[in-house]
Amino acid sequence: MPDANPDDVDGDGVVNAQDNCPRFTNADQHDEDGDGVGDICDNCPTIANADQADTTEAAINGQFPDGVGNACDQRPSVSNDNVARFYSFASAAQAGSFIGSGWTIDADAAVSTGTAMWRASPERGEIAILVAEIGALSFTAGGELTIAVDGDGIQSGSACTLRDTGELLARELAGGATMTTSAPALAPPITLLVWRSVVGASPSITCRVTSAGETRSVEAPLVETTTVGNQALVAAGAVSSVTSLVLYTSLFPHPP
Ligand SMILES: [Ca+2]
Ligand SMILES: [Ca+2]
Ligand SMILES: [Ca+2]
Ligand SMILES: [Ca+2]
Repeated sequence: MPDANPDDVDGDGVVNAQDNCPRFTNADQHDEDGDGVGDICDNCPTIANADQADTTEAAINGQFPDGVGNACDQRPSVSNDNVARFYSFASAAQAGSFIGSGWTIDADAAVSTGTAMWRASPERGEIAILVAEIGALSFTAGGELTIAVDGDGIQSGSACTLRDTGELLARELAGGATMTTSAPALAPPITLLVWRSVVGASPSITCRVTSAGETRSVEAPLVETTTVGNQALVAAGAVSSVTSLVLYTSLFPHPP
């Protein structure tokens, strides 16, 4: 093997000075949030933070930074978080990360026109936080859009659902609890955050929707506490455009 080109240390064909991730191979140079830092090395890939500051853990508790930037760190005082998965839906090849049908990748988004289900391969997280950015959403009667952080979002797992009725649901499928609140008026862009925690005595799923400057959330208790789960994107009677999906995970020590 020849020595690496010092002008292109990651060998992706983009010279260091022009590479938005000079140490990570990313020939596509995709930059979802347009902050000048490429997706593959951005510590908040969907929230512009050109400074990449990751300082809250040290400031609050004297802990090490965790690699999740201040701008998107949902647990700013604790340092065991990480960006586990990021889907920009910029390239059709990302469809290969999912099992299922109905979604298509078009114009930098995953698009549904009615019924669609995608499930990604499992990821471990005692805390798993999945954030979907939604650029367009409309329903036919009875329609809903579900983001699951564990399971397929249809038969199994825990999930958050937006309904044509204006409701936001937090639920554990397969016979678990469902809690419901009213969502804010849905005027895209919409952010849907799914927070599943199986740490401590009260495992739960929290669903939080932000749209047009308003935020609502609802929480449901969980019975099933497996720490490994799929992420799923399920549309039923929903014309939607999901522009990105980020999975943050927090891992806790296991007894030997
Ligand atoms: Ca690069
Ligand atoms: Ca970026
Ligand atoms: Ca952090
Ligand atoms: Ca943190």
